[in-house]
Amino acid sequence: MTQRSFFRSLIVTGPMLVMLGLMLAIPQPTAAQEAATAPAVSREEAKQASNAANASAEPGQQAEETAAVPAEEAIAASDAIAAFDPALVKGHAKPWQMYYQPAASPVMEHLEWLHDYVMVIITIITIVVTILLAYVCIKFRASKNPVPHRFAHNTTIEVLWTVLPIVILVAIGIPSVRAHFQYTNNENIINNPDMTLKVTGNQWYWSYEYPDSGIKFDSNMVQEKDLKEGEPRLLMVDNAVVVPVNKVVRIQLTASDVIHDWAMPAFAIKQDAVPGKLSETWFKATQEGIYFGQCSELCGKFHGYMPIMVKVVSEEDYKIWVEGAKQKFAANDRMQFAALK
Ligand SMILES: [Cu+2]
Repeated sequence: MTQRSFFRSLIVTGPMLVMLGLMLAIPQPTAAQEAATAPAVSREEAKQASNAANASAEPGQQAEETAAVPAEEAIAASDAIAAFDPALVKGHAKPWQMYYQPAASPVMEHLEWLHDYVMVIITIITIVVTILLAYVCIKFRASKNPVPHRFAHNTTIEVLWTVLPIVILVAIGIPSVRAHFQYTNNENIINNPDMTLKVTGNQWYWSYEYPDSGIKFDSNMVQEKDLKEGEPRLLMVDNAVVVPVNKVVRIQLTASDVIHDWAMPAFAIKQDAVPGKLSETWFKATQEGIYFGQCSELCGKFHGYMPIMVKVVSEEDYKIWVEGAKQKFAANDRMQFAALK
């Protein structure tokens, strides 16, 4: 390589390296930081709390509690919290939508950032290649350039087309791998959740269990003829999942018949529910509101009719919901929970 061609390649790669440095320096939301702000409840604490809750559910005490807050009142309060309100809908696809649904979890925020970042790189590459092609087609066309050059090597170009793709791949690879390990293998988060939600896919509805609170229910799509004003077609369900805002929710997923997939775009969740296998994932919803998702694994003829509705509420509202839901869904298999204790 001559000295001149070396400096020429440095002129091009230098700014690219500076750009790479700047891009990597942009602060990104990290799951670990987000999780650190939320008070994590260890497994032991959760177990103690659950035992205390079970102890308070002795027949005598339960009668007292029921007297303090009549069951109908608790159920009505809980239903009001889980109720659908068009004004609260945040995670919902719109006609002609071109971008993601607004992010409502740290994972989705990071993925949106990653998407935008890669989009900038793709756009620059596309523009540069297009300009280069146009330049070559016009400048070296046969009428203007009847006798082509016959050289076979050019050190500058060869250095460039080796170094530039490496720089670009590293620039994309580092944040991609970082995202992957932060969100899919983050043991600290998945082992210290604030609550657990067990999701079971069935042909063709979802079953949900809150093992910490002893709540269990099925969630079916509301048929079109039964929809009320403002309720979204093919997405509305009879029993929504309710979770508290800014809490780490560990999801344990399985299926009872065929493979389903629990997908919530606003939380960046898309996890297969496989019969005979317990898959784990997690999310932390950062904004209160109503979010919709759908089964995303072709699971039979009503695959398109098993939507997911998650309502994210404040912690106080969540506690009220839990109390009412316990009563409401109690008949749902009290025996099974008793057997598990
Ligand atoms: Cu399904």
